[in-house]
Amino acid sequence: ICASVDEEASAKVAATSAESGGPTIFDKIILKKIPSSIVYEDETVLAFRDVSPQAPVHVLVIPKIKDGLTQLGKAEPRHSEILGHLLFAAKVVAEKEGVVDNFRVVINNGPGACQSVYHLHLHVLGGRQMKWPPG
Ligand code: D5M
Repeated sequence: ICASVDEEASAKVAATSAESGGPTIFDKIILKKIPSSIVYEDETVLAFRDVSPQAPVHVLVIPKIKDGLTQLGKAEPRHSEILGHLLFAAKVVAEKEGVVDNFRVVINNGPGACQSVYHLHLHVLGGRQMKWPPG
């Protein structure tokens, strides 16, 4: 049901990280230990192309410091500012990618929503007609 780049590895990482809130592959991307195609970056957020794009434009926007935000469902009042900044960054990304008039922002929260990486991330999708309801 949930597509993934490397299903087995990804499930393992997700299970471990979901429980422990430990490092994920996104930490390596933030530290530039593994390559990514960066679209936008500032002091607190990083946006890079999804390795398994589901639309012509598919960019992930993440906080550089996780601070317990493995998923949106773990958000606390102290996270309000970064949450707002992530959403604004999604709009900046849509603009940069030329899809600001037609795009979708998705957050998968938990296994039932096909979350595979336990470091909060917004998917910015565009460049094709989106369907509704989503799968
Ligand atoms: O989305 C997690 C997303 O992360 C999924 O669409 C693949 C993407 N991903 C995983 N590894 C990488 C690397 N190394 N670069 C870029 N994108 C990556 P979720 O909502 O958790 O299912």
